[in-house]
Amino acid sequence: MEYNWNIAFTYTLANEPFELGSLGAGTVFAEGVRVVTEKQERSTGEEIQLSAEPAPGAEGLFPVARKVQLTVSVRGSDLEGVMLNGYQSWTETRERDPGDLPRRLRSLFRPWINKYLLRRYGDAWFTGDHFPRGEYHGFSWALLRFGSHSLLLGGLSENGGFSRIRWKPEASGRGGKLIFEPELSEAPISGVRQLLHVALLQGREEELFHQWAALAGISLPEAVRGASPVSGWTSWYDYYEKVTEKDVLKVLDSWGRLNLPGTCMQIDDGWQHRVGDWLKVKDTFPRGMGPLAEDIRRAGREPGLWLAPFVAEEASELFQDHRDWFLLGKNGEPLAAGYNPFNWSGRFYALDYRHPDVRNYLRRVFKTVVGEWGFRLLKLDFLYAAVLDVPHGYTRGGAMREAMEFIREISADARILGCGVPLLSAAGLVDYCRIGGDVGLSWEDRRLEALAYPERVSTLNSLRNCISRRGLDGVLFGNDPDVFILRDWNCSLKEPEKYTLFLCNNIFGSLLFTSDDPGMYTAETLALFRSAFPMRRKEHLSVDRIGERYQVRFSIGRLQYTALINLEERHHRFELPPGLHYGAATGFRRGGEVELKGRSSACFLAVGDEGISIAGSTGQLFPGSEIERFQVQDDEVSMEISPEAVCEGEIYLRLPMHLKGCTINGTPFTGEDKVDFNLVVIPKSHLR
Ligand code: 9PG
Repeated sequence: MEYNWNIAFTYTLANEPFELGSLGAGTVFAEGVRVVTEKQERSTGEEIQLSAEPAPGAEGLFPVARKVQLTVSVRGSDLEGVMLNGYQSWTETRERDPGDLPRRLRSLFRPWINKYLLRRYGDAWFTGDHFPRGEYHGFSWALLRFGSHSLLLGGLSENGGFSRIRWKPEASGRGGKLIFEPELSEAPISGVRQLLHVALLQGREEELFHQWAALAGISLPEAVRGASPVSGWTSWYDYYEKVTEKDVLKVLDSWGRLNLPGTCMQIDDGWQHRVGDWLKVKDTFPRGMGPLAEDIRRAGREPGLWLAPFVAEEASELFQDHRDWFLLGKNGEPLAAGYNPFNWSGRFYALDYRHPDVRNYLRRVFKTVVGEWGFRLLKLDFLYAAVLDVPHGYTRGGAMREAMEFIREISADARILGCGVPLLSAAGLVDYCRIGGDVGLSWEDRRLEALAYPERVSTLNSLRNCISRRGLDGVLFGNDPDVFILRDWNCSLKEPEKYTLFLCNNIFGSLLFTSDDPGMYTAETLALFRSAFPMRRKEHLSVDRIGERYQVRFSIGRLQYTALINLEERHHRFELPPGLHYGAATGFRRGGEVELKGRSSACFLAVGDEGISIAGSTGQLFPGSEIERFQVQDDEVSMEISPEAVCEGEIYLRLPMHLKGCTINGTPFTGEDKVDFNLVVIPKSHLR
């Protein structure tokens, strides 16, 4: 792989345009400006900055920066994938083949798009619908994959403005141009102003994200540093806006009765009288929210609540009484952020978070929710609405960051789950963040897919985002892949689809919620649900992709796993690496061809082949991962399983041929002859 870059800078002086092209590292004096481009070597690549100031002697002229474009020309015969990050949480994001360009919102469906104000959920609202043909665009970072080696182009000053990144493939499919364009303030330049700041890093994907965040000065909130995934329940994906206090109590009771280790019970949209009227609770929550939060806490779980602080429904009292608290559209009327006649009363509008009365109102709301009612996790949604319009002198990215800082401040010590938000604006401020669109009750929404609406509710899209934004997890925040669904009521997902969703969420996510009531599961489904506990951190992730077939490698502690994921419609053959594997569904098998039906997936533990090693277990999504401590000395094993392992079953150990048995925590066990190894089977009950 090779690349080179150059920068073009356009500015105006007294409205007259000037353009400087092909800038490399160095200083340039031009009409009225001095431009400095710097390049600093970093351990895995380089950091590039450009700043401008009025030229000596031209101080009174105040140049205005109009456009900065960093063009990186990339070539490599092994270029396998290009991933540009979508605008906000819900926006479709996936690695594509270099020449595969996404479809744009279809104009054929314009009446529909207009009626539902679909452009306003994404960047089409401000970037326009009509991108030049032959390119693809995204925001904040791009990742190009050359086999297991990647190139990351990432903005380092996203708090100052959103950066837009475009990809223009070459016809050969072996290269193309990445064009990085930061959003610029229209304020005239009076002193030194930094206009561009990016990192261009190469290496193993995982390291690249850590280094990018370090260079950008983003630090992960304390609560998620090194933490295990958080599990729990959210009301949305079964009860939707019809959720009641009774439903919440019933699920809380199931969780307790079944002794499930889930930690969080999050009440989603549907508790408030209207979106915007947060201090008026619906009468389906007759005791109000405080006593319910108290019940959840007393049951040993963490109470969570959904709010959409920057929007209000047209029918809300907030909107009716305070129209002047809202952002205004070009016509001078309040600016609608969307139209939702399904769950809400219709249009909803964007609040002006800068308005002092709005800030006071939101402060009061958050103080009530956190301080009085006692909610500990706030799912804050539809945050993108804060920057549907920005005042003169602001950048959209700068305003979004300011809005997020305000949210962080008024949330006090509660944890935040961000949703519907541009990801870099949330980085370091929210504990968890939704990194994909909503999971649906079927695999794909064919109608919205035909529209090419990137923020649509779609299980398939949610999975794409979950896989492609994996690098952010534990770097910017804990990734929330949205829920998994295992139930067999109120859902038309098929068994393999549900399993794929369950597996992907558990591999890539740090917040693992479902909306199911486990008390209503069949014995078999309950066992599957239990198989995810203990929820442990997945490390050293690497992903290979052909079409929409993924081979994922990761480790949990010292155990290594391979997951094969087929998001395509058709069945496909995958290649499992050589060696002995144990699959939850298949038992022991050697590497080689594995056939997977469409929309299905499988996960295998790599069985070690030295000495006595963990060879699998029953009842676990990730076999063997329930073993917390494992020490071997000659033929003596001492081991423990996690108290959070709630599945019954057996643990398997592989013994080399010459060992006929071993002792486990002092008790002798004899191996069964399996041709080229001996297998010891230990009931989990023996280890508790
Ligand atoms: C509550 C829900 C849930 C869900 C959120 C958000 O029209 N749209 O594009 C659209 C996308 C997502 C969405 C609603 C509308 O869902 O992601 O988890 O909290 O709000 O209303």
